[in-house]
Amino acid sequence: LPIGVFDSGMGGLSVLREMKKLMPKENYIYYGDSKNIPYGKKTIEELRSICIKIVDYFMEKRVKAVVIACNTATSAAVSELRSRYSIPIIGIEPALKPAVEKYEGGKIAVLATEVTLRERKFNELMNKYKDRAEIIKIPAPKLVTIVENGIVSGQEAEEAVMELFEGISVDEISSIVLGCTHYVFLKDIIKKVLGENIELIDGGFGTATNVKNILFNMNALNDSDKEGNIEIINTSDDKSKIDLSYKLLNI
Ligand code: DGN
Repeated sequence: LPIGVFDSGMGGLSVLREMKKLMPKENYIYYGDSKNIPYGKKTIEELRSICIKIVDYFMEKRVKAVVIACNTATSAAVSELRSRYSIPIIGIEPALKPAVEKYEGGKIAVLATEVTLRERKFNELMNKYKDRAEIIKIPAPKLVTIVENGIVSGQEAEEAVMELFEGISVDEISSIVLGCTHYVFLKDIIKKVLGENIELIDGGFGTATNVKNILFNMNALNDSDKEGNIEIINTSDDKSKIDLSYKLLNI
């Protein structure tokens, strides 16, 4: 059976990429909901009903697990989805823990959508670590739009990153948590603009590891000797989104 993976658009492909590396034999269905982007500006109720529709779709496809490859949708809907469905629902959240553990006492910037930074899930996480590091929240909706349009290099992307850090003393920042799956595609640009010394931390690998452990414990990992396949669907009318998705997956 396949694994269902979804996001508001292209971002979750950065998580799927990690999963594919870690579990190459699995079959995946990737659901990019570009029609409804940005999730970062929707209400919790809207997000929950969008997520339910997507997981219903996956249930029809008989997936063995669902990965919410979107920090925003996870913070809005993971508990609701878990109580509604009996298959494992695995989410992603900003990787603050590894950042604080590595840079104890340092200054850590968390980039994410407005919803993620505002919701209880993240604020509880932040409270847990607030005495161990200085944590600053930076909402970055523009970076989502850029990646969604396939812009992962060049001047427009550089300027968008520069704008975000205007008025912030970047020299004091020890690491940046990429708390939105879209931002992972801008890693090179962020380093180019802010300097090679800042470490960028994201939750993609951690989530992939989590999925693998859960499937292993259920005895549900695919043991065929062939490589699995990836089916990508996208809700946008713009057909170029599919090509763009395969391109981003292979970056
Ligand atoms: N990729 C999503 C996330 O990780 O939060 C959000 C993108 C969006 O829809 N704003």
